[in-house]
Amino acid sequence: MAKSKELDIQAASICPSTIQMLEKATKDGVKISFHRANEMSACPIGAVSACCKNCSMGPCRLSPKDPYAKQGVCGATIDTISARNFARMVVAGAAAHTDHGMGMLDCFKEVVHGKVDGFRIKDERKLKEVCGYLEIPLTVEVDGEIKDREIMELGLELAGELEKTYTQVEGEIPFMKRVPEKTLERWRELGIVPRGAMRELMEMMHRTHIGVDQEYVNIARGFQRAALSDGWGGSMVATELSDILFGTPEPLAAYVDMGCLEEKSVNVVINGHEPIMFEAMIDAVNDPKLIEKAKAAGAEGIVLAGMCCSGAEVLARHGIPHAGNFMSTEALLVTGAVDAMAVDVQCIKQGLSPVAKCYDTPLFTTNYRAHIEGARHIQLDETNPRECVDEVVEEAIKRFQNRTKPVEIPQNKHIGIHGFTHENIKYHLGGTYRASYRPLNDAIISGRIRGIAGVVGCTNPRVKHDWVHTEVVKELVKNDVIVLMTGCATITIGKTGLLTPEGAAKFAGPGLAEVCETVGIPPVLSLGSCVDNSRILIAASGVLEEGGLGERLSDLPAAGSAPEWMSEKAISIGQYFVSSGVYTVFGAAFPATEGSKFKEHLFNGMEEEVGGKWDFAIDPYEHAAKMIAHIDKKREALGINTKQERKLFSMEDRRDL
Ligand code: SF4
Ligand code: MSK
Repeated sequence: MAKSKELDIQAASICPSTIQMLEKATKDGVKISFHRANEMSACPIGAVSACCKNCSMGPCRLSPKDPYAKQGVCGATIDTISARNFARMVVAGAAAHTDHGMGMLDCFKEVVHGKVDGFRIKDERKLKEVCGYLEIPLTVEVDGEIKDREIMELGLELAGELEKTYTQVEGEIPFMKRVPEKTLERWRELGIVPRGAMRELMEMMHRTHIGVDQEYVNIARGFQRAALSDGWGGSMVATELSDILFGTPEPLAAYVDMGCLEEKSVNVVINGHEPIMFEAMIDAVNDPKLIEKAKAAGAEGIVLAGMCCSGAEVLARHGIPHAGNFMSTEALLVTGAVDAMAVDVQCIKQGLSPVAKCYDTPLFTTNYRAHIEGARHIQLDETNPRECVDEVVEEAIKRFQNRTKPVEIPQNKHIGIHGFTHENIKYHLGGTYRASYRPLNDAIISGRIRGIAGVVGCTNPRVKHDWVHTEVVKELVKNDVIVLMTGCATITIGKTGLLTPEGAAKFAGPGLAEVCETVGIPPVLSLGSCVDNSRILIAASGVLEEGGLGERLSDLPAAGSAPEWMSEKAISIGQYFVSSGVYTVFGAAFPATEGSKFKEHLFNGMEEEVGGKWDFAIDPYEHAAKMIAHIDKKREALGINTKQERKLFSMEDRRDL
């Protein structure tokens, strides 16, 4: 039998906690994703999307080196094959976000019908604000008198309106009302304004079946429409409803990294994406009866920590500590300190199950959509979520009492500010009395801030874990680019000090540091989970609306990035950024074949259509340089590329103003 390749642990990650646990896992004879990635090379044909298995005449493999040398048995060219594959990635990613949003809508409907025990509408202001965007009247005339409408009545109407995001067969989805006018006009010209997500996703599955859409530009129009039904639809609804139900985040200080676990406490870890189970779990771990039980079992208390995106969401919303991003999920179990892990949907590695078994950690699935072999399923009923989560906590207490494995918790944890939103960024920049993006726009126009970057996405063992994110973000900040972050990438940056206001003096260029120090914000703003990318779209629209930086989202000196992406959701996110007009650079690998017309279309042709385009760079310095060059190109086009002299105002100037 061939000897498996030894993993170079120091080359696998820069996260000291993950490295420590990788060393321990290797010593314990336990394999995690890093080991498996080391033992299995990525397929070079699949990696560039040069294969098709859409029918049983294939699978057909084309040549990545000479993409036009062969065609599939049906005659499909490399452009058709990779456009169809790309489309299906967009559809899968968009479906994940959309189904998550639909789950939130189901929960919201139950709440407004008064059927849920434990959840209520927490943010009435946000509910009214969202009704406002959708032109739902907030008042009603009764006997000649204008009265405010009841919150639950507004909630019911809002639920009906938002449902169109998913189920509408014809017409534009509701949140198209938030898209900047010129951007929307262009989408209408191109025919890519989404109808309902279900229709868009179904249509793309049909169009990518053998023998249907076989022209890559047309396929790309279809998947752009599907991606927009995610970014401005499914994801946006998920974020807005989560805010309404569980409270819109406000900036707060919170910890990330494995040192959040405590040896002498019962440690409960949540992993996944939907906030429903996590919100209920917060109640459970604060329930005096369960705390008493934990103490009776010899524990000092119960610690709750998040992972991946449900972790990022409650980190932003409630300051619940976050134990690690996607590539640290199995590694955390190696501590032996996790007394229970409960998961719901998305990015939950099947590898967790055998690792949990090795360390006697009970692993629970809680969502009917996602069972895992070897894990115990306790279905969460959203009308009574405590039943499920209380049982998880009880099981965690039992495991604590009967711990059999030695515990080793890496003693690393880092404080940072989380919980920025498109709403509160305005307050931080403009002050309570004049919340506005004006100061940000002025800082961009004057050149103190060079531009805006959205850096998002996963972590991936095909690149050095956390390193690419860290170096890309450091380069951007050093060059006066303010960075907005979501998802697992945020947790990486939480370990660097860049999420603290003090990080500005240490890492930022002089212009960005000056702005951050004046208003007291970090140079990198943490905005939540991967569905919360919709917050970045709304913030960008707000900046555009404020004026002085062009007419379309594509005019902004802004760029997007996912340096360590791995999931199909990331492709959907990248595509809705591109279609919204954002130049977007991906790292790790890119699923299109060099030299094909389809790749050329993604990397150049799309810019003529929608103003945004894809790019690719694995090396973090090249990656950041490409983003900065694009930002400079946009500054040039806006005529703001030269740093303006700072002017001291005389009394006369002030009067003029
Ligand atoms: Fe091959 Fe065409 Fe079938 Fe794809 S659809 S597997 S390219 S024959
Ligand atoms: S969890 S999609 S690994 S960000 Fe959203 Fe993290 Fe990427 Fe999953």
